[in-house]
Amino acid sequence: MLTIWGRANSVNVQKVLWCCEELGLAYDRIDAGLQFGRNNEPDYLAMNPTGRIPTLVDGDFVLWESNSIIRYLAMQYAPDSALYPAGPKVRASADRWLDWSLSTLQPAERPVFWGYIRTSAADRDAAQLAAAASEVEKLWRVVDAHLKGRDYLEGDTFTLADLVIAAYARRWFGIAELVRPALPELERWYVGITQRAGFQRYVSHALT
Ligand SMILES: N[C@@H](CCC(=O)N[C@@H](CS)C(=O)NCC(=O)O)C(=O)O
Repeated sequence: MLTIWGRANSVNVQKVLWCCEELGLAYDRIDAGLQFGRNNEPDYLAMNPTGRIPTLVDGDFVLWESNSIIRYLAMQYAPDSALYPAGPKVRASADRWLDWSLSTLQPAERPVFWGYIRTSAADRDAAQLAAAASEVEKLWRVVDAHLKGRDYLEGDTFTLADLVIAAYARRWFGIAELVRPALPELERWYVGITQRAGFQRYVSHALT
């Protein structure tokens, strides 16, 4: 049995839970992070010295970093699955979105998410938030342009790239205060992805 450490409202935990759903994997989840604490206690830090969530425990194997975890789950439990396609070109193309999400998208969207969802209206810095939102908009324009003529980000089927980018798109589309430009390709793709059971079960609920 897999164990996933991390609170269910963390986007990085959600990616892992959704991946388990796509692969039909059973798991136990243990709340950790923010109000649940535990992630800075010695036994947690022994598993994951970063003190961040999620952490995956699979028997005597322990892994942290959400995108590494979902790659591992696909390779270990569904090596032939289209979720993480085996062909080097399509796999590398999917991987770039996973890398981009952590290197570029998440650092840009995090202040917007925290500013609108985890900061009271009275404490928000409107100018700072508008500037941050405009940076994120530039990134979603990149995705929108890439999706033209495509049903999925890479290849002909849903992959980890779609899963990861959609988990962040949920935040972009879910923050009511954001003034979003029309990005029709992104919206078309996102609406399709929202039909997936794993999205509905783990990602669709209210942003907190
Ligand atoms: N790059 C890491 C980021 C991990 C991360 O920053 N997780 C956040 C939650 S999304 C966290 O641990 N926050 C501290 C907390 O919840 O207490 C990953 O993808 O796993």
